Amino acid sequence: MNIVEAKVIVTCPDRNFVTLKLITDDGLTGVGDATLNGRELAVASYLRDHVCPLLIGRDASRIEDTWQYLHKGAYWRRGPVTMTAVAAVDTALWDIKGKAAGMPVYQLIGGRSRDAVTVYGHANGATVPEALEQVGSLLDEGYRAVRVQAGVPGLEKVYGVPAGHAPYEPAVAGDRPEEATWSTAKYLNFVPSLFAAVRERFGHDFHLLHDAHHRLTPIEAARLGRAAEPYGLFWLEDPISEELQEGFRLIRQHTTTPIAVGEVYNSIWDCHQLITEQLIDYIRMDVVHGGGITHLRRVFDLADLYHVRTGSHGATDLSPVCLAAALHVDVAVPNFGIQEYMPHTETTNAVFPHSYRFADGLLYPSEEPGLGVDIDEEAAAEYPYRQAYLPVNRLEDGSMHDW
Ligand code: EZ4
Ligand code: CO
Repeated sequence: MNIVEAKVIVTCPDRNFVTLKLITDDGLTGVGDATLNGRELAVASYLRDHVCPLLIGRDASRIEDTWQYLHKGAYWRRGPVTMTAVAAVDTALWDIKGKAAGMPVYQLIGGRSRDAVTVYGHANGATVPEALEQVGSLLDEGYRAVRVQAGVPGLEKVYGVPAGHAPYEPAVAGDRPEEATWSTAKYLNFVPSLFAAVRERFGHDFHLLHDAHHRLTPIEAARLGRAAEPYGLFWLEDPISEELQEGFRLIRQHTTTPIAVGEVYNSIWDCHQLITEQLIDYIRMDVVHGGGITHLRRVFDLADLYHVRTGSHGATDLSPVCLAAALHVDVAVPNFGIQEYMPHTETTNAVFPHSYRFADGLLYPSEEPGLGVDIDEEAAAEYPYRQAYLPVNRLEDGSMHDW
């Protein structure tokens, strides 16, 4: 079962995606998501120019060895571009192995630990009443967990809040990133009142989540965590920038609000201290940016030893190929917590035919052999790449800040 062809497919069905497709000499195909939002072509080049040529002639069944070959064998390890490329290869190889075995991938990694995957949806409003309306519609649709974000009075553009009523999509087409202005003081004075309004209107019988998106210092995060305690958040996500693992200790010393971190991590070395010192409650690494199914399972197994549960990133820049793969992991690991879910657009879904499904606040992985997702290459070719960037953030005095 040798790899005979490796294709890198870049397409923009409403947003950019990079997909790796591997083909074996016995005619099996496997797909892997290789999308890195705003830096897509760097991964496409890493794959095309440096990885794909090494794959031709390799035994597709040797998943672990291929992972190690691309990681240890590259000398230059880790980093989002590299790890996203390695993840795409790994994911495609698991897809092929599942097809060769005639089993869905979750069966190959231990079988089901649960019936289905609990997901959280996004409620985003420019104002508190608009956010409340969206929380209400998600609860009506059956969601058991909702992330709430709202515009902050006095700030023009805020992370998580779309302009108009379109679903939120932070990457904006153009040859320069959009700029936003941020004030931590304005945010901290406002956001507890958003949580209060949600609980007052809808009660406590569902999980409430919030993403602070890397903007606070540890002591500011501690203050927010404390202020949020009466509203029983399921988690406060990314309270501070993610590099300084010991920075989380200070937050921990002050609040019982659970902390979720890791959507920008790509290696176990980014989070081993957070996990082993029990400084977080949920690890947000995902298949595409966390080194594929092989590496993500290693991270999740470490997390399980320390009572840290999973809460994988699942925004729309993670393609249906990543979501399909995520569901196989989610349904199998013992320490699953929750899965983020932002439905893709119809155009995106048409390019990536899949058989996972949503019902009653739960996602069900595909029962087909492999991952149960593919890329329709003809459809993909109709949507050429469009340059787009994630925004940048400045303080009111013009200083650069984390977005
Ligand atoms: O900003 O996926 O929790 N979800 C998030 C996302 C990320 C984008 C970045 O590509 O924080 O909205
Ligand atoms: Co986030």
